[in-house]
Amino acid sequence: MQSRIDRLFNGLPDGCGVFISGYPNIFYYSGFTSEDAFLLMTKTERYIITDSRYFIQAKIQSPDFEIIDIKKGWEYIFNLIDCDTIRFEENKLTYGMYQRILGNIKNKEFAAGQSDIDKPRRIKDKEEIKLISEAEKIGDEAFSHILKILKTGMSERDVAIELETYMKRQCASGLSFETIAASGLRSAMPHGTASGKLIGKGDFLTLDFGCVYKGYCSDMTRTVVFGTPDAKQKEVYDLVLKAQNTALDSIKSGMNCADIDKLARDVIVDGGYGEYFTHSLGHSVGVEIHENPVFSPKSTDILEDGCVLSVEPGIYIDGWGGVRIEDLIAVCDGEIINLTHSPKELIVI
Ligand SMILES: [Mn+2]
Repeated sequence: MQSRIDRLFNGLPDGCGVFISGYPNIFYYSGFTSEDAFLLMTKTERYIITDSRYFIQAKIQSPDFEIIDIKKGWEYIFNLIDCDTIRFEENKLTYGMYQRILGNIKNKEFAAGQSDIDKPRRIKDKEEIKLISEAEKIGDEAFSHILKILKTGMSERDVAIELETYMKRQCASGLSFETIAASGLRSAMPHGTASGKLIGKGDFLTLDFGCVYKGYCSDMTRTVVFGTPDAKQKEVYDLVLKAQNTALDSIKSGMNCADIDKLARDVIVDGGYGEYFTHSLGHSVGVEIHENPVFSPKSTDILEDGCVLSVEPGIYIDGWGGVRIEDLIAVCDGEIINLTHSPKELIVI
């Protein structure tokens, strides 16, 4: 945790403190796993603010932090640290909390600082990459499990429940996001979460799912087809796979994230389906499912060693269906390592 906190304060002006109210950064900087907590830090001071239900847990999980009872009140709490400005998470603090705190801060500026507070999380250390790859392995195993039981007549919801139960049995603490299981016409919805629809012959089924393992998220997508695919299904599937492989074959650290998006997008545009690839190529994954940097046409970021991102091209045609294929990659020593190992040839159920 110390190196994370050092990187945070190296990116901030001198005399700056931070106030953290969102679970992802509380966990990232302190290891504390309660949502009912706040962190207050300067370069040299570390406080966890929580209530008596969590004192023992905080002492065990965050031995370098001093535990402060929230009952002491905000005026007392903000006087604990010595700084001119306190940066807070404007995307995590409610307006009600903001107002309450503002009335209790004396002689210190309270200023938005989300992007600076999030920034160290862009570069994952070896341990984080190991945990993400272990989470992704649970996803791979869940996918091979589901292949054994998929059949026409199952509902999307039953498929999702099977995947989710399997991942939890493999020690996942939860899901990275609500499982997407979209079949037939519903597969044209990039985020079609599982419904009661029964899967029929001729349907594509897109499964996009992930779990949380030791605090880190996994994310993967595979699309399978029920019954022999027709010519258009094959064409669209092959094009999405070619787009993904084209990107995976070329990604290296130092590249522009927008150029990486373009590698895959050009393949789909050249194949005549450009207007149906409606989202970005990928996003970072870590303690949260959507982090920065991202592979998007508008990105101005450079890919660096330690980044972990998804590569997930897709084609979605309203009234027909859709295909997405998603792997997670980690950038290590300039090259990428694919953390996802499930097969990618079109699987016919
Ligand atoms: Mn994703």
